[in-house]
Amino acid sequence: MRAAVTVEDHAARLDRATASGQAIPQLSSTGPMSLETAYAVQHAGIALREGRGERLAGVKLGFTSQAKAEQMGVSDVIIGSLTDRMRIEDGGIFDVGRGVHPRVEPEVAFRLGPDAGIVAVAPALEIIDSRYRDFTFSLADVVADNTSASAFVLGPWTPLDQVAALAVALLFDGEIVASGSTADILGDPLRALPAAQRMAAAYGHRLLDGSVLLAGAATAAVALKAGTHVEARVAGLGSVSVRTK
Ligand code: OOG
Repeated sequence: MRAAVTVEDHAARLDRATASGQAIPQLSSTGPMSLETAYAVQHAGIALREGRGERLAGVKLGFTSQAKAEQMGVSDVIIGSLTDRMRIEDGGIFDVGRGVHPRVEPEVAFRLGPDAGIVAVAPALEIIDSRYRDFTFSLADVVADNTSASAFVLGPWTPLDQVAALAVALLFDGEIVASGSTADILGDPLRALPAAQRMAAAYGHRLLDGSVLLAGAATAAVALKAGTHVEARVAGLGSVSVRTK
């Protein structure tokens, strides 16, 4: 009999795929995986990163918008972890060649205070990069893969005001490639906080003082290639950008 593949084995395979930029088969291709096991794999992957000195910087939600759920064929809200090393400074550089097949999404980010309330809001870019072949996965696969988290960029913080229906645009070299509204994020991105609290309590994530909550994409994700100036604009919040190489 073959020895059972452990949570740590799955996490190590995903970790190697992240480091090498080489896609792997979906974990679900070898048998069904429960959501509980998938989150255990995700946490084991974060533990590997923490073992290399990375620090938790926040959490992100996925599939909070219809456009994303339809694009990926997966509809339940999911939660993943962000670390300090995933963060790129506003106006910084992302190396596409180090990823598998990275894509970018315009988002809204919240900064959490001591009691896990929202203290500030910023426009954000999230770079997602599934470690699975063809960017396809089951819900358990994408959860195990830390919800495809790769990198994030935060624009200027402003004190929280209403953010329910702000126009959002994603631009490549000044041309709009996707557009939507913050209303596309759970009807109102403020709903990301109770959603994150519920998910965090269920699956063992922590909403730390000073950490970031990425509320999820407002549009479908767009594939990245090298040599692009990528910008997200959120009406009333300003803009955030990254350059790819
Ligand atoms: C999963 C991550 C989805 C979002 O904002 O919906 C996500 C994926 O599509 O690879 O981050």
